[in-house]
Amino acid sequence: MDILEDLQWRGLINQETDHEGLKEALERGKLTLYCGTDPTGPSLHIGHLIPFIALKRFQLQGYHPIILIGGATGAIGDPSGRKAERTLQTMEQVEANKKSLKEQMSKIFGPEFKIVDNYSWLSKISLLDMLRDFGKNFSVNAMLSKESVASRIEGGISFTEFSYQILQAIDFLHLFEEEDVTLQIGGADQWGNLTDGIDLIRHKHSKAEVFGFTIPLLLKADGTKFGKSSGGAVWLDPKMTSPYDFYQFWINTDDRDTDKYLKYFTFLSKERIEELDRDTRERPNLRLAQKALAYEVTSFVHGKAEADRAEKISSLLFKGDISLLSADEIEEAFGSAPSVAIGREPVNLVDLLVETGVEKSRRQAREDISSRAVSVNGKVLDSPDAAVDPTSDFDGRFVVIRKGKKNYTLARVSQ
Ligand code: 485
Repeated sequence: MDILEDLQWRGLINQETDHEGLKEALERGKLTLYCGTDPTGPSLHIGHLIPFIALKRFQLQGYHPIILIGGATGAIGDPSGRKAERTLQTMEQVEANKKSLKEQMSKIFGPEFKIVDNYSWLSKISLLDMLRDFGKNFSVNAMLSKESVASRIEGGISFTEFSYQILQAIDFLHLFEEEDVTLQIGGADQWGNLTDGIDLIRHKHSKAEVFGFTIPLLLKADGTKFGKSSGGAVWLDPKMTSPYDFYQFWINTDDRDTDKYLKYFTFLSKERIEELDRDTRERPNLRLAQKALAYEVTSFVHGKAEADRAEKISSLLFKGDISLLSADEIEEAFGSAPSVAIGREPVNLVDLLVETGVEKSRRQAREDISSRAVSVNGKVLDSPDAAVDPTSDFDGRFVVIRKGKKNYTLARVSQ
């Protein structure tokens, strides 16, 4: 399979400007392409991953990808896909976000990925040059008809955001002239910006062969928005979403979505993905596709060591074998879950269950204990008279209570 066939098989191509032309250009071998993102936050989230992973797929086939970080466009704000005007960021914010995105990108994609910042050329264009050299190539009528603008006519759009598409078009032209870039990719909302760039390049270089395609918007089988967990967006920054929570997000994928996610987010082969898809249909309870998906994406973003660790925590928690976890792993596993504080003195089990809110009444607590539904630090305790020493495990930092199969409560021991 060549790269375009692979992308098509993965369902990664939405709109494209010239399929046959691009196919031929790719067959000629060398091709440089780019995808941009604006520094509107300190981290990318998993929604951003798809186009950048697509860039990586090109790189693995010998093509030359460039990542653009929009130091200039991030100071303006893309109206694409937005219902309302954005608040301008301060230049300090843009600068700080740019720095952390650059670090994140080179960590995830490797130092061999070229990263450019459009501030370095867009900031040098004067207002007069902009109107004379570029403005003449844009028809206001055409600009108004772009989805990003048309959808905002009623609610209103500032001249600032209206002008955004010109900036992104100048980027494509600049990268075409300076870096030989002939293909831009992006999410579905970027179609207007992408085609603007192609039009501008053709105005300036009538014979240029340049292309663009977009990647479909990812929808979940249940109709809700992809990429949100109960705690909000799933970030790539391990300080914002821990590698364990990141892994957990993928493990919880609906059976109806695993095939699509494996194609979008992993580098597994067609054969392997088809095999996992069969597993989902024939023995869904094993959740082999979810496990492969979670492992692959976590190790791509956070490295193999973190993926191994998340996998271990997850499977031990599932089995209830938590005594094999270290105090730090307990902290990571329960970091985002609510916890209660308890003292250091030994305490009666029934009292502990009521005090931590695991049980509503002493009577219910006794019943659950007798039916062996309660375990503390991985050990089933079946006597209501049992005493628990909060400092006996996990470096004296935590007591983990489990009721039933899935219901965990973390108690933090006062230090
Ligand atoms: O020359 C460019 C300058 C800026 C951009 C691209 C090329 C960024 C682009 N306008 C944008 O706003 N991208 C979004 C972002 O940065 O968060 C998202 C898109 C999404 C996907 C992702 O970036 O909404 O579809 O392309 C990578």
